[in-house]
Amino acid sequence: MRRIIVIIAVLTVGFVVSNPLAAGRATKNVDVGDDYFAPDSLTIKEDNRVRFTWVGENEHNVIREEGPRPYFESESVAGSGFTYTRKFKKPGRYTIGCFLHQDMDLFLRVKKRRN
Ligand SMILES: [Cu+2]
Repeated sequence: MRRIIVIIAVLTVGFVVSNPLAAGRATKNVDVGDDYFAPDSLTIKEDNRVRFTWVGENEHNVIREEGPRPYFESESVAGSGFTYTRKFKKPGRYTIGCFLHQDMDLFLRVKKRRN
């Protein structure tokens, strides 16, 4: 019985150390293209990050259109290679857009972390 408990404890520690979600450091990637977000819907856990990477040629930015406060807005940049990373601390449903292109939408769901 004691051996089983030790094995479970070792497995649990290994899971927490190796699982970035458990550590609260997961980052999901979203491309910012002409004129789209890819993917255009995404679910993450609270305190995880989204890294936006510009992959097109035209000018875009990343803004919070709807969802929990505070408002946020990236720089507006043309060309590829720029990145903007944001940590989402508040659970809820966000609509993220581009100030210049009304049709660009990313539907982001931030799930509450279970403790
Ligand atoms: Cu745009």
